[in-house]
Amino acid sequence: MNEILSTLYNAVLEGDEAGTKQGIQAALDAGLEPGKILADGMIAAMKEVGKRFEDGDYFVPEMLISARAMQSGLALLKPHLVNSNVKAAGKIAIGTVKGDLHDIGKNLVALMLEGAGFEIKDLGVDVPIEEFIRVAKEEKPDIVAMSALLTTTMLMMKQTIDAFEAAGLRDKVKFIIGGAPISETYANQIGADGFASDANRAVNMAKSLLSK
Ligand code: B1M
Repeated sequence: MNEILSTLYNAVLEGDEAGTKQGIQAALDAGLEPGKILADGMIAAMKEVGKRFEDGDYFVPEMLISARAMQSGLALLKPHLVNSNVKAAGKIAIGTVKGDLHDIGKNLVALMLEGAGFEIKDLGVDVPIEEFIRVAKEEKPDIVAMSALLTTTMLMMKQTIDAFEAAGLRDKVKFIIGGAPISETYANQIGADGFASDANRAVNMAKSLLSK
């Protein structure tokens, strides 16, 4: 890996917030592509954080400080990732499902969708089914986008879609789902309209669903 990216990777891995920001700035100054800085320097480091947690080398506090470094790095990278001079292509309500507090991936997806011209209503994390329904009724989004990072909370996605069906709202919105444990097979099983494995694919999926 490029030396600048490897320094950035280590800063995220160690939860070094200042080092993360410096690493991003150095990478931008060196002319590296923002998408590559994100994927190779930052997301790759978060994957390693997860691996270390699984192996028992990292605990929740280490995950948390890496997440903080990642979040502040994303804020710095945001203007370079998105082009905000695009007209709105539709309205999307996005949230991490009930019981789940992971929001880095969800934020990234929201950021890229916003950059692609969608109007975003970010419902945050731990979003109850009733809140998705309230927002669908009041704000009338074209798409409801759900993120889940835990195998336990991904089940809330099906419950949410079922609740929309029961409330007579299912045909009013399209559902896109994603997150580390989610697959296309699962999306099909629960009747979601689309699955995306990363933020760029989420943008393409949203565009394709709304063009139909
Ligand atoms: Co958590 N955690 N965590 N954690 N955490 C995972 C998810 C885990 C895989 C780690 C591991 O064991 N290897 C594991 C889940 C295991 C499982 O369910 N099978 C786990 C666990 C167990 C837990 C706790 C239960 C730990 C505990 O307390 N004992 C706890 C649960 C808390 C809760 O939610 N109720 C917990 C807590 C936390 C922190 C709070 C410390 C922190 C989150 C901080 C935050 O988000 N603000 C945290 C972190 C940081 C992680 C890992 C290390 C990194 C997640 C991340 O941000 N990745 C994670 C390990 C891993 O994923 N490898 C782990 C970077 C991010 C850019 O990727 O979120 O996957 P990701 O998003 C991607 C794609 O998935 C996709 O696009 C994004 C960009 O490419 N995507 C979508 C995401 N949402 C999408 C939606 C879409 C489309 C695409 O459409 C709508």
